[in-house]
Amino acid sequence: ASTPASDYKLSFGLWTVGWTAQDQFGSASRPEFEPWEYLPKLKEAGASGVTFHDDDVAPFGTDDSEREKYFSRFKDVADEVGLKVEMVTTNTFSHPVFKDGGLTSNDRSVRRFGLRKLLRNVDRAAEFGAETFVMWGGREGAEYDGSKDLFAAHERYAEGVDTIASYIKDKGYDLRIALEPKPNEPRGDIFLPTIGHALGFIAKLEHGDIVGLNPETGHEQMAGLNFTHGIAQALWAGKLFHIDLNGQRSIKYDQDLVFGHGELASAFFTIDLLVNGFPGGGPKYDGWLHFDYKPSRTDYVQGIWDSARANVEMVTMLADKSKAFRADPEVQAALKASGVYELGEPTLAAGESLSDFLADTSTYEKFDVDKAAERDYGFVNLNQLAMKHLIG
Ligand code: 3MF
Ligand code: MG
Ligand code: MG
Ligand code: MG
Repeated sequence: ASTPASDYKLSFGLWTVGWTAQDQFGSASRPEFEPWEYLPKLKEAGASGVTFHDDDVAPFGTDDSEREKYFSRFKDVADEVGLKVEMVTTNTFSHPVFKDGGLTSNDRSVRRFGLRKLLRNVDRAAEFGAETFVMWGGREGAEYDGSKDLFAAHERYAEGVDTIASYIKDKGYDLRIALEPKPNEPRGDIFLPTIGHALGFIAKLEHGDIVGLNPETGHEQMAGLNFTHGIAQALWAGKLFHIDLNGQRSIKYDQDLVFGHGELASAFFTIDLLVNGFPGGGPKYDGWLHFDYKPSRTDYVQGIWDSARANVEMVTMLADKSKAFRADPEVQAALKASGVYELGEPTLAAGESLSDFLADTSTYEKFDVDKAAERDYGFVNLNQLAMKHLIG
């Protein structure tokens, strides 16, 4: 049975359902299909978009005329099925040439090759009408701190991203770059390990206006961080360009579980933010909800499509539940009692000067700290209402 067409813009990476489950310790546990063979089933699972790395569609090293055949067949089938290629990304991590990175390899000839591979794929992204060009620098990093000039590594990373951004502008492409942070795996430490690091990096770029983020649920959670807080900061900064949803259970290897199969309560608040926005208004995410998960190695072909549908179901169910949560009068009263809306009010009054503020004895000299300390914020009650909506 096919999942009903979703109200949301849902997309999958071709490499997710296409993962044959080869891992560090074992060979593939599932067969591989042609790239276009996944498309009708993705549509059936409830997707309206698909994304790919260059090498997911035409294997690395395919000669140019063969490559065009792969891409044109893929495009024809995507059009026929009604899947939009909303994002394109580049593989600068699989081939051993990239073992020390694509843009930050110590070997300049590798950096020049990596940059050319990326620029070729910018053209491909534009040809497919993609809105976002994701850059996950999986091999940009190190195992040994002495193996890199860490200043130069950041210079070269910025040079690479700025060169790509300026190419996009020169060509007039309607495309934005989204950097994908990850703390580790496959490198011992990856540069731009978290959302915050990547935001700091973007602020230093010459062409940072078209560079934002593609945060992944599990990547932040691998670092013990709060994903919802991370994407909130990215939204606040106007930099949440795209998102990779999946599941992770605490600080360990990159699990890529189905969204919601990791930290469920966190997933609820992630979807609440993405779908309903901040309680007091502010920037709202209107991009794609993109799944970057892996069907478990224990599942065979049926499991690919069961897990794809599970992602769609999780987002759809959590969206319904978070909408019911926000609409519930008891929740609205609890939000109010907890002061959630009060935080939207500027701390200084409109037009209040700093000297007026300093002269206002009610704020400090006459402030009753004991009384204020007695305020019951009711956060547990509020959270219990959320959990009732989640599992009720
Ligand atoms: C690895 C990832 C990557 C990126 C992908 C898209 C292979 O943990 O998350 O998936 O998402 O390269 O940029
Ligand atoms: Mg990942
Ligand atoms: Mg992951
Ligand atoms: Mg990802």
